[in-house]
Amino acid sequence: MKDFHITHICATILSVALVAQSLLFFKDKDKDCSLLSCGKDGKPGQDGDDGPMGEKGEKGDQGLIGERGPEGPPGNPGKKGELGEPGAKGEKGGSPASESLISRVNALELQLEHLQSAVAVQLKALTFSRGTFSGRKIYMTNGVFMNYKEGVQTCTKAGGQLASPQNQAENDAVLALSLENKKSPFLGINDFHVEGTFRYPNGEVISYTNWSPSEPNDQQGNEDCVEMYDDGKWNDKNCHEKQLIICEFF
Ligand code: MMA
Ligand code: CA
Repeated sequence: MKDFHITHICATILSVALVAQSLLFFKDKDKDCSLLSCGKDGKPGQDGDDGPMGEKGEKGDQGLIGERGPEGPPGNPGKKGELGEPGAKGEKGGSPASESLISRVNALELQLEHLQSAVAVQLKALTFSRGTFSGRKIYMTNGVFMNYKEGVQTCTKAGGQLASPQNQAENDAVLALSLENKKSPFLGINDFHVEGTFRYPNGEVISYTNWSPSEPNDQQGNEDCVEMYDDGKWNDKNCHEKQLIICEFF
């Protein structure tokens, strides 16, 4: 009986100890205390001091492209380009000096072609309304009527001279312009110096003639100048008459 009692007391002490130990192991999830040691929550503590500065973060993504800036000053001239491909072999016999001359002539020929076509275009525009041309000569009229002397002065002042056709083509060019204006022009031809010997304004005796039948007749001994009829033929005429003025430029 006594043994049983001691055994019972020991078993009871052991059970109480086990329960106490297990209770100490079950901790409340939210509070850092065991179920046995948790009391009422205390007042919140004061803020602590600032912590030390953290380490530098990683580099961020690239930003958006900015707006276009103002125009800068002009740059320095570029470097000389690379040497071109060598040209084809020339014909035998030329010295280096003549070879460079040949290439220069070739370049000039090219420039000349450009110039010629540019001049041709200008000629077309220039003679569109008031002019005609033959070869290198351009015939222009201001549409004004003057006596021979005034006509000579007007054309000379403009850097040309009174129209003086020296062949069929030039005569046709003057005729075309006079027909456009529906008037007979004075020609730059006269026999002031020797009656019956017609000359250009520079004093040279004329080399081409296109007289109308029975002309020149020096009617009343007073016709030292020349007009062109509407068929292109010539008639000697009084220099004080007023005729269409056509100048030639060459
Ligand atoms: C006639 C003829 C010409 C002369 C003129 C003068 C119309 O042509 O005689 O030779 O020059 O008259 O107006
Ligand atoms: Ca006449």
